[in-house]
Amino acid sequence: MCPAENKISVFYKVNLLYPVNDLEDFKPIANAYLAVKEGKIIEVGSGKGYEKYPEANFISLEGKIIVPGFIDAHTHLVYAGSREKEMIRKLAGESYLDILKSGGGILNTVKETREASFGELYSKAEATLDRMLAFGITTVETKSGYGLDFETEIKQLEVVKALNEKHPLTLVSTFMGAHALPDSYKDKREEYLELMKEVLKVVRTRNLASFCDIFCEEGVFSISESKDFLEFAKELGFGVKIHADEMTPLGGAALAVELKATSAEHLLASRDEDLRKLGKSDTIAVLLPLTSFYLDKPFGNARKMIDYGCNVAIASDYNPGSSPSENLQLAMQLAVLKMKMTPKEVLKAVTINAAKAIGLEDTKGSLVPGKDADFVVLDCPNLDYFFYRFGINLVEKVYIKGKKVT
Ligand code: IZC
Ligand code: ZN
Repeated sequence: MCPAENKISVFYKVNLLYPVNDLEDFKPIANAYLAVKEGKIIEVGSGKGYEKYPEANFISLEGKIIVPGFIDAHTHLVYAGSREKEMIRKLAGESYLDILKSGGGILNTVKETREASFGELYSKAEATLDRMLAFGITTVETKSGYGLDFETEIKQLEVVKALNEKHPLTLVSTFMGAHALPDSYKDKREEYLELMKEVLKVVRTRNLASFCDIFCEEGVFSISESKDFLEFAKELGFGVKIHADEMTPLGGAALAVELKATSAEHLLASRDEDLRKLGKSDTIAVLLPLTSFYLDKPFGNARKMIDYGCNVAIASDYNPGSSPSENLQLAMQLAVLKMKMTPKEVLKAVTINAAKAIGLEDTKGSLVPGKDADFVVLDCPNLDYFFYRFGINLVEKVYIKGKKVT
């Protein structure tokens, strides 16, 4: 039953296949098939074209929809503990930033993450990845930033490296040592960022991350601190990302454009002129509707961003403080129901645009020859149905590099 590695597999009789081939208005292929060899797509076709592969291993997906594997381009995967007590504080009127200022929030998770062993962090993150996979996510970006010291930042990134080797999901690591200022550096901001630059050099030498991100926010890191830190990261060869204008319009989106950042993320409070600049750039706008939902904040203005020319990605922001959920499908549904994106725009936002947001557009994010055969079989009669039947898991099967993983 187990086909030899080099044998061709043909997934056929597919009701509708959405290639998401980066066209403005990509069309689904009806009565489609997908031919895969050595984990890569070799052909996408329709009708009886698959008859040219008589020796192949045939897998019928009769009546099903196929879409590219979902890519979650913004998560904080590796941490210890949970923060449900803060949910109660928020309900009583405290804001996310108030809680952080009082030594809670991120700093709470930092305390627990520092105390956790490698094995504990690994097991918790592994269970999270299993849930993500079940929701159809085949690639995940994940940020460090719950160590805020040399040892724990490296420990988090080592956990990601080990998981990437073991778990079928593909992981992309981002260094985010500039996630908050630890208590011990309260009056030594510059010294802290210098320390993180030293950590960044080690991260580079050990090849533990591809990107560097910073929480550019009032009460966290300023525009000038972010600019200096990310310029340093760029010089070392990292791609850069910014947690930009999540709560306050500091100008993070404009800074992302200035730095030619790969992505600007959150963008709830961005100034109109900054979004216009973003629309003229190659920087991907990563929007996080689960965070808006959970913190009871307005949703990102995706329609305006798309009108301005932005390439929008949608991600979960999975983290213990502002988005304790790995349900990217719900994020996609909120993007349609609350942000008024079209189903096709959202599909693009979690596939090809999300791939661009993490630098993997050459191998992931669409079903075209040459790319990895990462795809999801949906239990839906059509794409609109996926957005209409919200809040449940609509994924039936998940394939990574042509192999069934759920
Ligand atoms: O743990 O609160 N926004 N960082 C910036 C987060 C949310 C994660 C957290
Ligand atoms: Zn985040």
